Amino acid sequence: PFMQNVINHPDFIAGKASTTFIDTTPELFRMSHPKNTINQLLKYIGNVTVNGFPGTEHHRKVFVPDIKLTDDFGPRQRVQNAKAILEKEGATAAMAWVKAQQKVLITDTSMRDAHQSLFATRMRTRDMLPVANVYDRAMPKIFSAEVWGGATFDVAYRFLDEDPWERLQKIRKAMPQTLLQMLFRGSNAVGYKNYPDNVLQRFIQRSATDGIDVFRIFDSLNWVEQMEKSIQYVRETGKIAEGTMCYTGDVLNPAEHKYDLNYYRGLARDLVAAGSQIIGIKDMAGLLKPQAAYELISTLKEELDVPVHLHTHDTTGNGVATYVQAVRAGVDIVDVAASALSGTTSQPSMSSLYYALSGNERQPELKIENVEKINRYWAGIKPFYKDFMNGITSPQTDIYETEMPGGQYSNLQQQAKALGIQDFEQVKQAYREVNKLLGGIVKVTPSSKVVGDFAIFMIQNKLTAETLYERGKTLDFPESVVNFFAGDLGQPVGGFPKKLQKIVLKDRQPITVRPGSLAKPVDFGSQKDELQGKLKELPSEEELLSYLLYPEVFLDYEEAVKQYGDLSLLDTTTFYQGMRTEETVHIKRTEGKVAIVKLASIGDADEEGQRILYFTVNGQDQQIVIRDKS
Ligand code: 3PY
Ligand code: ZN
Repeated sequence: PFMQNVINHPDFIAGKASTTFIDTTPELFRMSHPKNTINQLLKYIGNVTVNGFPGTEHHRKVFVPDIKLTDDFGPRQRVQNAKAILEKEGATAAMAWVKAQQKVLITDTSMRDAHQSLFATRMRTRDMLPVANVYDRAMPKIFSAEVWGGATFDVAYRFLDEDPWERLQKIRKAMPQTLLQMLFRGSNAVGYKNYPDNVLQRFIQRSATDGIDVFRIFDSLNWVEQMEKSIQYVRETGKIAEGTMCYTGDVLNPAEHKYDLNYYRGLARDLVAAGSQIIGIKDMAGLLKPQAAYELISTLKEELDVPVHLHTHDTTGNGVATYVQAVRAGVDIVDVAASALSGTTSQPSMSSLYYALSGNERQPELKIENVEKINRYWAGIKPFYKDFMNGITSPQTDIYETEMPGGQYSNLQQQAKALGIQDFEQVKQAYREVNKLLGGIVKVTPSSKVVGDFAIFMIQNKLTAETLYERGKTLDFPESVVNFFAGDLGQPVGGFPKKLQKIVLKDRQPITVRPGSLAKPVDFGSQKDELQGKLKELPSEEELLSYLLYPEVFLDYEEAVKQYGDLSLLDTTTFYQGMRTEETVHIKRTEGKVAIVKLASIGDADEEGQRILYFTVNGQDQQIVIRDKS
């Protein structure tokens, strides 16, 4: 089929195909991954059945009826929304339209931050597409859907055996009339370290081409220099740059001298000067209390001409109250999730906000029956992911003190437990203390990891704020902490605490410039050749970018694809839990072609730990040998 793509391409027909044809239209030459054989799928199922999926426990399989989302949302219609204006008149006009709306607009984070925050980013594309397919028609008046970026990029490759670019392309195709938004970690792109500027630029360009309209760009230390380039690169694409401030501290606290209203006012001004077309407030830990939201938003609305977009997490249970106050103060857009995917460490609930604003002229324009219908679908698929839930089931008001982002809360709990630290209260105490020692820094990926690693280090070495300065001179600090003090994440607000910096770095000299300014540009040509050598085929632009960001993770994924083929054919419970004896699953391989797979029995392990799994496929016996790793 790929030769057909080539010979049907207009340039090829027009005789314009030259040697540059391959470079300018790589998508035609990207061999789609070979269709899997049933044998490959049985191998995958067999392996998960015998050895389990990483991070899950072997238990009774969750059997759920086939969850269907009935599509009765009517035909596609032309709607006047932010996406339509962006397409027709460009980003500036789209932003003017946003500002002119009386009603508060919403961003739905269900397909990105919500599952990242609730079940470790494990939602599969397969489970998103039924909603994506009805989205434009069910919720035409929302501002955007956040569907990409943050942790979704590497988790897709690492754990889901999925290509994140393919997810983006599929969602884009399913919902052409809604703005798609992504979370972009400034100079860290969708990774955890600094990338050279030309990589950031290419990544942004390709993301825009594949479907992203709004780039929410933040820096883990709120350092504008680390965001400037990315903002510019987005502007070059004609898409929307949302420069973002990470909310830290408490603007209501009279003792807050660092992150006060003036600080945010100045930072927002700087972000606009750098080219931001919207100002995002990213309250990643859920620290923004209702009255603080009122004051912060009022200040920003007074200061700025651009729209203000507020993002919070409902970790304390106060999220909706915060939004109601923000709406009163004139916020333009707020982030919510479908209620089944909302609450606690996720965003506040879309429908709760809708009802909380009953009688308010700014109530968002939603067909609430559609919202509920989609929510029932999400509620249906949620049990598939129960193995990955973070265990937080009630409001955590102590985070007002610890300032720990929701995503880190459960990670750090695991990390501490793995190191034999059972008392999480002790970790929280140390986290607070370390934050103070660092002078109160912004804590979000990846700076939050610095504080977490440092806190655990304090406990392991039985250090206190007093003994740290003496004993620290002879101790090797965790890598993340050393790199932070060396300036690898950039410069924190107010600078580094000098005495501690010297103790941690010892003889190493810190940098004070933007790390990206020291990085050599990547030579794309030679990297492409290198990757071509490994893949044995010409890589697409997407594959090249993934390789540049996550070389090993990407190559491991390619290996997995070779071994198992396209795993999106498997339903999610089978993907995560394999099969149980006597169970039958239906695997739709191509349109109209279904394999009925039954696991008849599992043989005993031989001396080498090999087990034979006895399947039938459409009534025919098929045996698979799997090594039992237990
Ligand atoms: C991410 O960077 O993935 C985040 O969601 C940070 O809050
Ligand atoms: Zn978030």
